[in-house]
Amino acid sequence: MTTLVPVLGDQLSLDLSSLAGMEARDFVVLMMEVADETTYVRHHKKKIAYILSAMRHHAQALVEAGYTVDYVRLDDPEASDSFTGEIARAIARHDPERIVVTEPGEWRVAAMIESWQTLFGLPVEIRADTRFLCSHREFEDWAAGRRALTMEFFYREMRRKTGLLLDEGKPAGGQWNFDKDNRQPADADLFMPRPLRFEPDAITREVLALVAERFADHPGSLEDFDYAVTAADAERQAASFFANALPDFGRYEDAMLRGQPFLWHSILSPYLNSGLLDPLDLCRRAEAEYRAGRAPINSVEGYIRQILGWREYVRGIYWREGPEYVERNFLDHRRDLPAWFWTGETDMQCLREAIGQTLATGHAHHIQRLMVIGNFALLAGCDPKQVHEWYLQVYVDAYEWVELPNTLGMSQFGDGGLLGSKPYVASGAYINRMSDYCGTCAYNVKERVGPAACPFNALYWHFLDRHRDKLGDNHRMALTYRNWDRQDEDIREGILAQARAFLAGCA
Ligand code: FAD
Ligand code: DLZ
Ligand code: SF4
Repeated sequence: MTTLVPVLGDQLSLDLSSLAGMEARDFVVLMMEVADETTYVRHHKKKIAYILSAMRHHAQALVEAGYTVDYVRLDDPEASDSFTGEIARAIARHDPERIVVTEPGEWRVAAMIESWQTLFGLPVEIRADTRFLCSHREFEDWAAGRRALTMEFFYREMRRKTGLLLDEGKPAGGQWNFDKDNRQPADADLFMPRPLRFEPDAITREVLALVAERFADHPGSLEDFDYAVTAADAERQAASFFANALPDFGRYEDAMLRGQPFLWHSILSPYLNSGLLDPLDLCRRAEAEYRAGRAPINSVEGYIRQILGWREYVRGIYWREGPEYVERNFLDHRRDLPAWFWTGETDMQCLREAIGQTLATGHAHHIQRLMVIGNFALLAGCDPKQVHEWYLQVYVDAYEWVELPNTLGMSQFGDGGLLGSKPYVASGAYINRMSDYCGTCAYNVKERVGPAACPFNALYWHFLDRHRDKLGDNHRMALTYRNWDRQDEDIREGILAQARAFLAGCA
């Protein structure tokens, strides 16, 4: 009699809680490539390839560490297509006395796991995922009784809890947050850091062939697949980021440049989210760069805030808000996503760049996701659930716990402002300030009306005008509404007509 320990595709860590406290010989690790996980949304081809290859490499690492691994491949002729089906088959093979599993990252999978005890008549122990720094209970306690769940205050608690960037209980550098130093545009130059490229090995090449054949109708390209698929290679990318990009990470965090998908970002989110890297370790190493004088406080604090603050915070929101969160649509947006979200073929250079890059690589950085793609979808009134599903499909780092609050909450204001006190909307001027996109665009960013006018400009005012009932008494938007009201009526009507005409042709 043994214990069955299912390890899911985003649980690729050797120190996973389900593996702790038992002798390796006392259990069988079960890893399952299953059709339902690859198709519950039409994931980007590179996302499937990354996860399957990282899973196969992790199975090897587990075996090398002394574990017994039962690995079910997607092309197994007996495969059952679902986690629950594979557990049933594994029970028949191993006759376990119990199942121990680390909690999953999604309500959908949590419901499956909760059904196993009754379904199979075996005890199922679901352990907390200790790779996160804030437990569900701690988040609940922090959130209880607060009127607003402000990320900044959560983040300060997490700084106190971990001791990161604290000098005798006070924030290092004299402030908790250095964001005001972090909003500079960038120029491309020859010395920009480049993420490392990892050539596919035999395992990855086999997975790439499988994905090319089986998921030909999924979005995205498999060309130039160069993600790390082992903890050792993910670690190489982390070391390269700390050495080459972290010092300027803060300053250029919001910048966007044509043909430069990665800039000074770490490109580590796929590895963090699937378990190849550890969040606290990365934060501590970032702090060490500051303490050693190799990276300035604005960069290091900004980087740590993303992981210790935002990443933990959105996870807390996801589990706190429950499975119905995905249905929220505060602004009652119903428009279908335009077809060019699947091709990138639009005359709007900023969207062409951000979506094109997303389909090519499976990655876009935060401001492209928030202030270009998300901003457009929100201004145009796209259905937030469709927007959420698009983001879940196309990004290699996307799992529902992190993607949904960022997309439906932060970016689409679908929850009415849980994550931010006002919608993240901007006209073309913001994109022009932070990027070099507008210079080569078919549209003119300075114009609000006329055939060449940047669509973001009229859409921005149309959005504010049509949602006055819900946003009009938001004090953070009062100045913007006053500016709108100051315009002559015929100017306002011209802008609204421009937006209506654009939306009528936007499909
Ligand atoms: P860096 O810029 O180097 O940031 C460092 C790390 O901070 C990241 O690796 C990531 O782990 C963490 N981080 C930064 N911002 C956030 C955030 N808002 N929420 C959670 N973690 C954060 N991130 C995901 O990991 N998965 C997603 O599915 C995802 N969907 C998003 C959808 C939208 C609409 C938006 C606006 C943001 C989304 N993000 C998501 C957050 C962010 O865009 C990515 O984490 C980041 O672009 C990953 O690239 P990087 O590793 O180079 O990040
Ligand atoms: C996203 C994904 C994909 C594409 N395929 C698999 C798979 O075949 N097997 C697996 O264990 N996990 C996969 N995943 C990740 C799961 O969807 C993820 O573990 C759940 O979303 C829970 O967070
Ligand atoms: Fe985007 Fe408008 Fe600039 Fe074109 S002009 S790149 S549409 S912001």
